[in-house]
Amino acid sequence: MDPVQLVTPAGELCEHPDVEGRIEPELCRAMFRAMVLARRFDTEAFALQRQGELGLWLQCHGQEAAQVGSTTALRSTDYVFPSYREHAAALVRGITPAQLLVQWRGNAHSGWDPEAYRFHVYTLVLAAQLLHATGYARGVQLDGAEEVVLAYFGDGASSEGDTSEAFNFAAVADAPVVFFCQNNQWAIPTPTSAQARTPLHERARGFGLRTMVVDGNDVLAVHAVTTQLAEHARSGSGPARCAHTRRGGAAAGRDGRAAVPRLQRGRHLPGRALRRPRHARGGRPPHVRHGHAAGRRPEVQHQPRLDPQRGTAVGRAHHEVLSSLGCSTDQIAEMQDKGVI
Ligand SMILES: Cc1ncc(C[n+]2csc(CCOP(=O)(O)OP(=O)(O)O)c2C)c(N)n1
Ligand SMILES: [Mg+2]
Repeated sequence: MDPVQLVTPAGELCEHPDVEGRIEPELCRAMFRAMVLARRFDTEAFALQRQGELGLWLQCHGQEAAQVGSTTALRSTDYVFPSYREHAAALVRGITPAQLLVQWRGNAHSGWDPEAYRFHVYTLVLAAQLLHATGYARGVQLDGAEEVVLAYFGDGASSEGDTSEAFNFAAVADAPVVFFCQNNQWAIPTPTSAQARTPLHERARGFGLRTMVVDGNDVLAVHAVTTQLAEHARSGSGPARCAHTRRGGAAAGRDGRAAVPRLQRGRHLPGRALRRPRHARGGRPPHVRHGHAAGRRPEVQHQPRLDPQRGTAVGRAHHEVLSSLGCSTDQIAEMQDKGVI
């Protein structure tokens, strides 16, 4: 099954026989803005993690289109069950950078009230959220509510038994849930080819799920496909599954050892090659390294202190960047108060 595409990698609009995109300037601008903000925020958070200010940061780099396109296709009353790198989706839902960072700083189990944002807490136990989402969707169905549930998971999580159980139960119950697999081709160091003999979407079809494959780098296609599948689920026609994407960032901010550089050399991934910092492998620390090719310098940078009154030194260094990301003074103060920066 070829991935649905409405914009070619060269940026030209194209058509699909079964899927019609919404090419509306306001929607396109909103999605582009969300993707750019997510990219900048993700880069900052990754730098914070590299500086030791966050315990862990799982990048959404390269998955912004998949997340923004899918979340914006939902109604605000629909419920989202994320995995752990759905930062772009969270920002779309109105969760603030401070609320997102607080968990990775180890200050709270979760930074937001799931009910308030219709966005569940991050789940690090692979695929567990698919069972939660399915159970919740069954509840929605029994309530006769017009809600749809969208659950994100990865290609690696597809190998978990929980995924099969969730698919099967959702299919048998016709639960209003869309399972959104962000197949970034890797489960830390393990390629999808080492996990599955058949394409992942075919597995889902085996359970009786309506399945579509979409180019995860094409925000218009993801938006259109998710809209279609969400309405399919809302109409009582049962669960669905979609997506196909590629990751551009490190697998886990803590070590980043995944074979990401191979991916990043790909045509559509102009991002930097991220490797475990050399000093962590016994080499010199980044600030004394010489001869980095432009654009390949590690994100560990020493920035000027901006607010001598509040927060940590690193937090102050990030003040300006967070402002440029659109964070209000109140939001930055909130981060400082919560000890995130
Ligand atoms: C039940 C369980 N087993 C193992 C892990 C360790 N683990 C964390 S991330 C990961 C890889 C997940 O890959 P994928 O589902 O493709 O998601 P991605 O990180 O690529 O977004 C593994 C094995 C875990 N968190 N939970
Ligand atoms: Mg993966």
